[in-house]
Amino acid sequence: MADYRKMWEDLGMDVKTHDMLCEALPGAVIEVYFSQENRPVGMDYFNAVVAEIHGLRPAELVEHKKKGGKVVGTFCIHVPDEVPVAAGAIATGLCSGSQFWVPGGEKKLPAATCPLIKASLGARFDRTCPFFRLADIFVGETTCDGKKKAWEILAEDAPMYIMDIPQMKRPKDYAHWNDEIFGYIRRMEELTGNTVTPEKLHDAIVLLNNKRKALQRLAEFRKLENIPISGKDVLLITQIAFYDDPARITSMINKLCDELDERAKKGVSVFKKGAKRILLTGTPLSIPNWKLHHIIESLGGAVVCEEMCTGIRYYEKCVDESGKTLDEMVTALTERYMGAIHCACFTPNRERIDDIKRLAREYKADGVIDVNLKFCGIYDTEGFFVERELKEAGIPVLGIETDYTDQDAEQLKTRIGAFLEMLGN
Ligand code: BJ8
Repeated sequence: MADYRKMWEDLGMDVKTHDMLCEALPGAVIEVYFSQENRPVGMDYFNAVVAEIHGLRPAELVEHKKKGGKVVGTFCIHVPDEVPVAAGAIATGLCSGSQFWVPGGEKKLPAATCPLIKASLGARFDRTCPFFRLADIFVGETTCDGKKKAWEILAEDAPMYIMDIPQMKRPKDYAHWNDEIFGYIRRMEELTGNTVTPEKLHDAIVLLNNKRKALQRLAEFRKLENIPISGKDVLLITQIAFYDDPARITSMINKLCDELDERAKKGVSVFKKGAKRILLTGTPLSIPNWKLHHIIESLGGAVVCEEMCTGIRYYEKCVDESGKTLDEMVTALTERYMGAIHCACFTPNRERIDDIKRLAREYKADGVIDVNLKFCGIYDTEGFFVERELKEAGIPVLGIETDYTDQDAEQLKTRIGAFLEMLGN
């Protein structure tokens, strides 16, 4: 592995503390989580990218910045990456999924805050994540109360731009989000000194749609009876898609899919015959949070779909590419980034329940696990409808709440094991 210490020091990171993180992550974790039998060869690229998560991609961002380029850090899939990309910046997802950063976040936030928010602040304030040092601006959103207040604290240490996402989906809310996207364009033009032209925005839409299409192609394999790739691997790929170079990851996913085509023709499966098919729904599983997939698949289940932001919500819908003017393209972005994402921050949020039921059918799920990150009030509360409707539809459902620690691993194994057994695993 290359030595990135000099780069980390130049970025103002706390390298000593970071060394402790490296000891535990990601090498050791990769071995435990991803040493699977019969793994597609195409996973080698993703292993390499995640094994050097704090080196390979950050080094590219450093080079981009040396040439005068800007890096934009985002936390939510409602924020359109097309805008910074069209302005010549690099957009990178920053959702933190490691317990390592949580104590740092707790120095600034109430303990009763969801781990995703605590880890985000901890990663910045503890100076142990290169991505959180490299971003020239952080783009937050008003999706939930915890995030809204966390951005105010983050703004004391870093430049922030906040997008005001409506909480309902009425015509006036669409108009508002449309304005917000125009505001984001202006802010990105100011940051980069580049104008977002219709041509550049169109190219950015096509670039990111291509990434979505590759992820959609990958997801199709999970509908097969013989599934040629594990849920853990698909989750890893989706997580990497948030920060890797979009054109490169698109081609690597397509290359992997070519290999999976061959496997599918031969009926190769990475799961034992009769493995129960599980759909996950709920709060995001940010990198390196592989806990649930690992438990489910180690117990003999197969995760076939994630109705999550680190899943289908990230790539299932493309942006309409037919717009010619900036106005038309921003309308298309509004429809995709507000209309087509059914986060629990919206009320009502009927579409999410319909999606879960549709996806359970499409991916032939035997059961659904509704996952909530501890202290996420909106998903926890929405779980009432999710679980009631699934039961009414005759789809077995298990609701669980968890965090980034391993303290509940044994309890989760027991509950998930019993659920799989009940499904007839
Ligand atoms: S579109 S799910 S990425 S807001 S888990 S921080 S909601 S308290 S992450 Fe999310 Fe965007 Fe919605 Fe997706 Fe708040 Fe809940 Fe924490 Fe959450």
